Amino acid sequence: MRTDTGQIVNLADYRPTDFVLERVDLTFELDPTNTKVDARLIFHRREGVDAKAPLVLDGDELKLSGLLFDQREVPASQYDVTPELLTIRDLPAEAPFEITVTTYINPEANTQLMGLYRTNGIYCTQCEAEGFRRITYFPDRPDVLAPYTITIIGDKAANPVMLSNGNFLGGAGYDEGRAFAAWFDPHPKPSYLFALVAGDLGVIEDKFVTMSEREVTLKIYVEHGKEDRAAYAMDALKRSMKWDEERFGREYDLDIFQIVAVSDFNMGAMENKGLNVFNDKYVLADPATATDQDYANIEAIIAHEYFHNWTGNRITCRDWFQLCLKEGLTVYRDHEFSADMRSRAVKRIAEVRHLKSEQFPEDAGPLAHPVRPTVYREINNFYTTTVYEKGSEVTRMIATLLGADGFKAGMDLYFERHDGDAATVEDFVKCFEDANGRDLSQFSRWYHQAGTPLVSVSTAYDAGTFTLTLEQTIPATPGQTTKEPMHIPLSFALILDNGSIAEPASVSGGEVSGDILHLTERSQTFVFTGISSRPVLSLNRSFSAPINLAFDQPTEDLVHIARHDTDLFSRWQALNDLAVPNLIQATSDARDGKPVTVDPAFIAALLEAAADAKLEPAFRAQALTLPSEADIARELGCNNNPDAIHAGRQAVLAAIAEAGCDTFLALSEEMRVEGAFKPDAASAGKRSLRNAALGYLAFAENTPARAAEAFAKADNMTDLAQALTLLTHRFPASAEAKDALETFAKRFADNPLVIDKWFLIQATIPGEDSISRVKTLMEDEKFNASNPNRVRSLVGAFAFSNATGFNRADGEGYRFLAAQILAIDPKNPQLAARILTSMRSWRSLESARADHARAALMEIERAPQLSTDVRDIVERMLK
Ligand code: 0A1
Ligand code: ZN
Repeated sequence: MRTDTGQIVNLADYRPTDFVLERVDLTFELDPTNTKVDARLIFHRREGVDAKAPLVLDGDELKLSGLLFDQREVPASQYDVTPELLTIRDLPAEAPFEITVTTYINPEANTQLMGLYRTNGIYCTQCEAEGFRRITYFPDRPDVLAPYTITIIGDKAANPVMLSNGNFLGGAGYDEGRAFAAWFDPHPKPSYLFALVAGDLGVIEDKFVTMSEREVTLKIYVEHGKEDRAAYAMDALKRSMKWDEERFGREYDLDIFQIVAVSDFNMGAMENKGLNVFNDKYVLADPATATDQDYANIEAIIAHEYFHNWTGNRITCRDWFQLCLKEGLTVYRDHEFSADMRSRAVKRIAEVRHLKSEQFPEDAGPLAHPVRPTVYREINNFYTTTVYEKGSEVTRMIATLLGADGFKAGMDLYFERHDGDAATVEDFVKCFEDANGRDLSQFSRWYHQAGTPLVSVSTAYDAGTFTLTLEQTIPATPGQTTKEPMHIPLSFALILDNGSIAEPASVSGGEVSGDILHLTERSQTFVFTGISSRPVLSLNRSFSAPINLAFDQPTEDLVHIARHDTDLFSRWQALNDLAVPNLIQATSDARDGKPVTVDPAFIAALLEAAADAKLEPAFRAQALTLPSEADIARELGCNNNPDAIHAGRQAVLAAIAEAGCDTFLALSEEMRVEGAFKPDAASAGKRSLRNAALGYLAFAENTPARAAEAFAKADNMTDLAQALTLLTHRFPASAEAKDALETFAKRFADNPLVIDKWFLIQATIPGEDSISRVKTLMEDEKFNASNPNRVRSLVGAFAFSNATGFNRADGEGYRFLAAQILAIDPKNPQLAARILTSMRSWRSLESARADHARAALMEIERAPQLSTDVRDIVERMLK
């Protein structure tokens, strides 16, 4: 484990390497516990660099066992070596030279899952961000690009499959019982995109003919017996390849594209050049085992990794501060892909829900950082929703500002100008400026200023003139106390009584282009003339900017938007805005032991949307899904009592259920999906609306009978998991819930990915018993504390998604988490650090809980040995 060195990396210190790497030639002799790695590296000194400057290579827990200079042994006096650094002196001033480094590594003992490791008997690598230095000493940074030749030698019987990046050169028997395979990747790449996979795997194969008629072989490798479950991923891959050609003009550039699904993986997937490695959760699917959400995730992540081939691989990042250059942009691309494959409005609602529930709390808490940070201590901790999701929102705003054609021109210029480069955010923005003749310097503050802007809105109408005053404030965040005003593009509509959109005679007070209003000052007043009657303002339509609005809009106006806006997203947003004050009032009523009352106008608007057959079912299901407990906590901002939030929200759900019983009964019949299961968006939408209705009926009827029937009759995993959730969360003590849990466990005992759902559903049963439930499940033979998916499904789900259980008033939840973090950290620091971020909003809890949370964090901080990953998070959270 890398323990803390106290080293902090600053963007301002960036400088290019002293030596240029020309070529990389790696030979692996695979052995589960003692793999030999020979790395032949050709360098030359960069022009202008001092002839005495040494070559400095990164390592991590490495032991050097051989070092050659132009094939001759390097005398000990010429180098210094530690597990983290190899420094070689007296190297040629100009001529290229060859360094050969030999290391032996132990894949079996690699529990961090960084570098070369073993998962279910398969050799596998993960090198982003700094895993390559766990394989060999190397200039392990993203701005060092070279073509790679890879030779893999391994036991023939154990490793019928031996893969690396690029095109296959050849393979044959090597010596007794061993074979070799050789790969060549002609596209210069940084070390973080290197991959090697070897072992005994099943495969499905297909092909794709590119826009210039080249045939590309497509292969997806999975564990034997799981081949059928990779068909949907293959289909998603082909659709992604086609879409990237049509939408962005991007063609694939090797003869083969391979995906490998592994069962131990720290993240979702990894875009290694030509050889993507996936968490098997995001590859494997069939109707009996995968939910509609699983299918949608697979489609999105397959696309995301594929799209990285251009945004990330062909054009990579100069340094890790530029991570959003590849991640924000690629998330934007995968969002657009999913929007084209499914319903754009429903996709946008899901994106915004995710952004608000994950990124907004990050941006409002101790871990807040800019989309393009300027300092880090552990780069692994910067694979955040800010870099990914807010980064995507920033890209989306560029598209909004420039329009489809302007955005396309900027992207085309980016691909043309920077292909083969390790680029920066500034390079990226410059392409949009140059292609459109625009100055985006104020807009660029979105990359540099952390915190979610708050826009306060006030309006007035008098005699045909509508006046709109907007004021922006950006909260202080760690290391940034003062902020400059942002350029905030706000999509808007002035909706008239009859539902039509007003067309003003004139607008003054700032730039307005089409339906976009540009807020660029701290405070700005826009005046619209020629408006026939008082309009209803719909603002930030489609969530054109990732901001909070402080806008006290009357109920009638929100109801009007919910009924009439042509932007479906805004209709959902209006229903949400109607829900919030009811949920807040319910929270305080529940806290004070008063009966909860809910505004009938809100319930009527919600039920009207739910019953509106002109709206797509998926949208209606979203409308029926109230803001989550975490959303309510965020709206409240401080002094939160999760028990009161939960009780208040449950009471609001019950009130809606009672008023809408007939609607929900009708929907539970109308939305049945007949025939064989199909994972398409329309069928998924019907299932989600039916399941939402069943959820309300469980409140209205207050018995588990209907959910138990749904469980018994379910012919797909979406309905089955939904019924199990309903039974266990609403009626945890019922015989029906117990039976269903048992049936489920028995039916899927041999499928760990489905058992993860079983863990997650139980880990999120609300209430103070949940800790003991989680502890008991950790003893279950189906649990495996060293598999990240298992740990996330049980410990992670409990900490992130069980507000009442985790935030128990006696602090037991926090102490449990602290103990778990300390147990996970020595094995897998990345996983430990990520789960610890579940405490990022601890300061907004009411004081007794906050005191317990602080004590638990301090207990972690005091531990004698902590990884850099966990130390970085815990110290930032306590600062
Ligand atoms: N680049 C990947 C995410 C990723 C990052 C770090 C990893 O190390 C464990 C793995 C994957 C993506 O954006 O999909
Ligand atoms: Zn990515």
